[in-house]
Amino acid sequence: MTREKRYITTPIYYVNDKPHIGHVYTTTLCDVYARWMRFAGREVFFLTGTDEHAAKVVDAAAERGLSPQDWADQNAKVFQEVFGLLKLTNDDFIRTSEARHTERVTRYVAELLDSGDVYLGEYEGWYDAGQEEYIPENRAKELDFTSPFNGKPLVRKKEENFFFRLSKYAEPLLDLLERGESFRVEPVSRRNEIINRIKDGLNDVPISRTGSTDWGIMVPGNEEHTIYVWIDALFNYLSTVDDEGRRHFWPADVHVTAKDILWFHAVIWPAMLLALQNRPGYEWAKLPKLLYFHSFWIAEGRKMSKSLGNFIDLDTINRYLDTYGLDALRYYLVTQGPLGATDADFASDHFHNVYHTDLVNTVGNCASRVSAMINKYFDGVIPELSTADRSRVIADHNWPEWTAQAVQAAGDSTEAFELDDAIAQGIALIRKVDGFINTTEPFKIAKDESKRDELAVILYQCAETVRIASLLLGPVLPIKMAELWDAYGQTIDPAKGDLTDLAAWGGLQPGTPIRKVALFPRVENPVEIITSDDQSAPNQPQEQP
Ligand code: ME8
Repeated sequence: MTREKRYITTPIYYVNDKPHIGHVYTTTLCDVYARWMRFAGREVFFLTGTDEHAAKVVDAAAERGLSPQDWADQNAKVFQEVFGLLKLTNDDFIRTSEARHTERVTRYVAELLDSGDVYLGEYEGWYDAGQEEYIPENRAKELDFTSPFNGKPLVRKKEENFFFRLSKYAEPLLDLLERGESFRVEPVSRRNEIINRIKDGLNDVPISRTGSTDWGIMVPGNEEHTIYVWIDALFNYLSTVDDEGRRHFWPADVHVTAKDILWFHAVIWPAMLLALQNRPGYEWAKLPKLLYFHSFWIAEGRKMSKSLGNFIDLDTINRYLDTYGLDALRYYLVTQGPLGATDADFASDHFHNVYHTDLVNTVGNCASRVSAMINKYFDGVIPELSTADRSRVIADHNWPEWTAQAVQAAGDSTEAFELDDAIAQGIALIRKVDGFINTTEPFKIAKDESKRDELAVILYQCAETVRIASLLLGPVLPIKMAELWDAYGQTIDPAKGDLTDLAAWGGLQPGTPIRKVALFPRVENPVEIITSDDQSAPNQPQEQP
């Protein structure tokens, strides 16, 4: 039987920056999705990487006396190392300076030149050199002709350019977006935003530049023009899987980015694919199924910036890891982050509270409480019980039904990329176990020898529900849930893809040894967010041409 596949991507990050909380956030979201899907038996391809052909790479390299390639090599390595330390499970890491990418992009652009979707023309407009993009006339006026990114004046620039015939795809795109079936944009506010922009009209867009440097991919058949970095970058999603062994992963199931690059992903990219899929041999270049645009992290109530001292860079991330551990950081990012349409605040007190409320006092405490009672009353072994007894409804707690519903809901939420809702299902089960213990008071029942059976049923149901909840929390808390599985006598390998079987009620076998477990230690003081000063601020929303 062929397995269903899932292909998920992060943006490819500018290689000039060092990884910061924004990059870690998006990549962690995708990691949680990828881990869930592998656990659920899908064939997963999870892609991240670096975007390397920006002109600012040439400048930064020159300042350091390096070639652009050497500078990109150094910085791409930092991303790879950091993602490795964070145990992010990407299946590949694409760098746009690699031959496997550049060769394919050349082919794609050649196809579009052939079809006339890319043509030579002239462009004049206000250019923001810092962002490498043209700013529309009315927006440039609003900005008083200065760059919102570096405060430098916008430059009036006129150039011969290759253009992409974007105007031709306005109608088909609008139609696809409004139908929202095969091509979806979430959250809905982002979808509406993009529909309105398309309704305002789409002009053809320049997709090449000329200049002194040959850092970039040349327009095929032309000696002077380099393909605009954004066009080059967007193609990474396709180029990485464009070979015999991987082509079945396309179309991507989810592209995840922040709202800053909505325009490129929700307009330019699908339009390019629509153009490409008309070419013989490229019928397979369908549109991605879901584009998910999250919002921004701010920090301590304000936009992150070096000068405010609230910038969450690698040093700060490391201090969180040292104090709370990797799973706690993942948990905070995914459950408290800007997954929806509003920005979210990374605040040290909030982090501290969420850690104690959800992880120490809920997940950790419940797992430990249950293991301690099984040790105290049943010598650390799950007592003998018939299958019927394992499912007996006590105090109106229908665990088989509730756990099955939670598993279903968590799967559906993950599928829709509502990862916070998926995790909430696991946490809710644990809270219900706590409530069950408080209602049934097994510690009192234990005093009555004639109620050994009832005690066994209650503790079985507690341990079994903790086990099932731990499966749902595994993708976000991979290290701690592996510890829990070990203590609860479970040999679980998420790579085997048997989540559904494992999550069926009654899987916990009588006779299983249960060790006492302490998962999340209390932490005395919140980590202060202090910054090092060698970073640039993360992206904020940018205007597109
Ligand atoms: O835009 N909050 O790369 P980039 C949340 N190379 N996420 C944030 C964030 C914040 N404050 N700041 C950044 C580029 N991000 C292009 C992409 S894709 C074909 C090319 C995350 O290094 C978020 O995912 O500026 C955002 O979309 C991405 O970093 C931008 O990364």
